[in-house]
Parts: sequence; C-alpha cells; structure tokens
Amino acid sequence: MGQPTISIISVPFGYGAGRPGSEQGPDSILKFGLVKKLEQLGYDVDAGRRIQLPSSLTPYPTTRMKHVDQVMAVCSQLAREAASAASAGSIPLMLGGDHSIAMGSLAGLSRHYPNMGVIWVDAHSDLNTEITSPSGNMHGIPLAAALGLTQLKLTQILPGAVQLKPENCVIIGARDLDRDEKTLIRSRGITCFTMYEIDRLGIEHVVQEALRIAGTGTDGLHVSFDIDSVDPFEAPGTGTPVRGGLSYREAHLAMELMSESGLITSADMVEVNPSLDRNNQTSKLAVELLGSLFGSRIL
Ligand code: EXY
Ligand code: MN
Ligand code: MN
Ligand code: MN
Repeated sequence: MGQPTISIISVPFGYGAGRPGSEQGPDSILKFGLVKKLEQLGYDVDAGRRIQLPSSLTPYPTTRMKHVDQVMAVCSQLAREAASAASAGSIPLMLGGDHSIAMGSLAGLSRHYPNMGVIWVDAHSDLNTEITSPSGNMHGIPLAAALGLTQLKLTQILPGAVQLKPENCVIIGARDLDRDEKTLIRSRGITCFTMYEIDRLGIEHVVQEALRIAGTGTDGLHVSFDIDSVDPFEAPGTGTPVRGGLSYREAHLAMELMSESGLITSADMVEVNPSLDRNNQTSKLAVELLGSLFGSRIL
C-alpha cells in the first residue's frame, strides 16, 4: 500500500485574530509549493477543499469575545470537512487562518478519533476562556474550548464532537502565558514544555515526551502548529510574534521526529500572515516545515 491521501482544507479566515492578514495564509502557503512538495514525498494530494464564510450567520449569545458568529460558522463547516476527510481514510491538513479555526478541526476530527491526542506547538497556550481573555480575540481560546473549559462547546460546532482529555494534550514552545492560563495548566495537569524546558532538556527529548504523552492510549494524534512558535527572526509574518522562540532547526527537528513516530493523523498550520511577512519567508517556512512533518529528510 502506498502513502495515504492528504486532504488540504484551506481556511482563509482571520477574524479570530486581533489584526487582519492571516486570511491570506492558505493561498500563500499553496502558492509557495505545498502541493508539489507533498506529491514529491509520494502522497496523493486533494487540495480542493476550501471553507468560506457563509453570507448568513446564526447569531450566538453575545459575550466579550469578538466575531463569535463568524468563528462558529467557519468552524462548523470546517468540522464537517475534517470529519469527512478523516472518515474517508485521508490525513486532513488544515491551512489557516488564525488559530480559532482549530476548534473546527478538533470538533470534526474528534468525531472520528474520540480519544484523540493533541500536540499544540505555539508561543501561547490558547487556554483563555470568555471570562479570562484579556483581548476578546477568539484565537486565544481554542485549546480551552477543545478541553471543554469555555462556555462555547465543541458540540455547538458539530454535534457528536468529543472534548479532549487534558492528559492527552501537550503544549510545546510556550513563552507568553496569561496568569489564568498558567493556573489552568497547573490545575488541569496539562503538560506544557515552555521554551525554558526546551533550553534545558533539548527539543528532541521534549518532542519524544510529547509523542509518548499524547500518543499513548489515544486513537489519533493531531499537531496544531502555530507558526508563532518559531522565533520571529525566522517567522516574522505572524500577528502575535514573541521573541525567544524555536530556532529553524528546532522547528524542523520537531516535525521530523513527529513524522518518524508514524503517529500523526492530522495537522493544522496556522497564523501565517503574509501581509506582515518579509520576502514571503514565513510562508516558505510553513511549506518546508510541513514537508518535514510528512517525511522530507535531508539525506
Ligand atoms: N493570550 C493572548 C490572548 O488571549 O489574547 C494572546 C493570544 C494569542 C493567540 C495566538 C495565536 O496563538
Ligand atoms: Mn495559537
Ligand atoms: Mn500563538
Ligand atoms: Mn496519554
């Protein structure tokens, strides 16, 4: 049997972020050769799925959060696409868009993998709730939502969605955490490898631990990769850059190790913002990193 099919789902949506531009992410990542790269690695690639904001929206209860109706509409459609791609036996690969779209990915995937593990690679932990969010930006809450900690539930995005278990969830690369996020990480026992742990333990050890924790006793393993996990020196094209991130090689090695595990069943690549980029460096990096995640090797 050959390689499985990768179903690329483009989600040109940026209303979950505090500044515009990430809605241009999918087209830019595709323009810089993602499909060709994956095909060269031996995959069949279905790149035709694209989620658009519908013209009429169901109003959701008003909270301090911004653009909730838009986020919910996009996530509901994305969830259906991701669920259908996963049940067809392919690997769903979601191109954002801001990180709020991960609620759609996880709602959909969890219907197919009800005991899923998640590796969340991010400068942030995205563990705010409607109560604790300092910004009101929806891209700051998706991991909390997936864990069932927000008022918004995954089942409102897709009936039959299943929330994540904190013990199957690992954050890598964190360096900008809000106070209430730190409290949640401790109280819920979520494994969080900050940049401090990466400096101390090395990226290889950290990723192997993450694979063990999120990949043992689970039925699928999703990587949600926020490009702001990488140092802004390498990835300037993103809306919430934070100094002191993953180096170019650390990011690649993380992807290579996840690929070698053979455990990855789906992925998001989010927060690429072409309007803030320098010479398309960040879009090109996203393509390269996805190559590593799906088996590209130096030799
Ligand atoms: N924690 C901050 C907030 O909730 O507003 C910043 C969140 C940024 C989220 C980025 C995409 O990962
Ligand atoms: Mn994020
Ligand atoms: Mn982030
Ligand atoms: Mn586990």
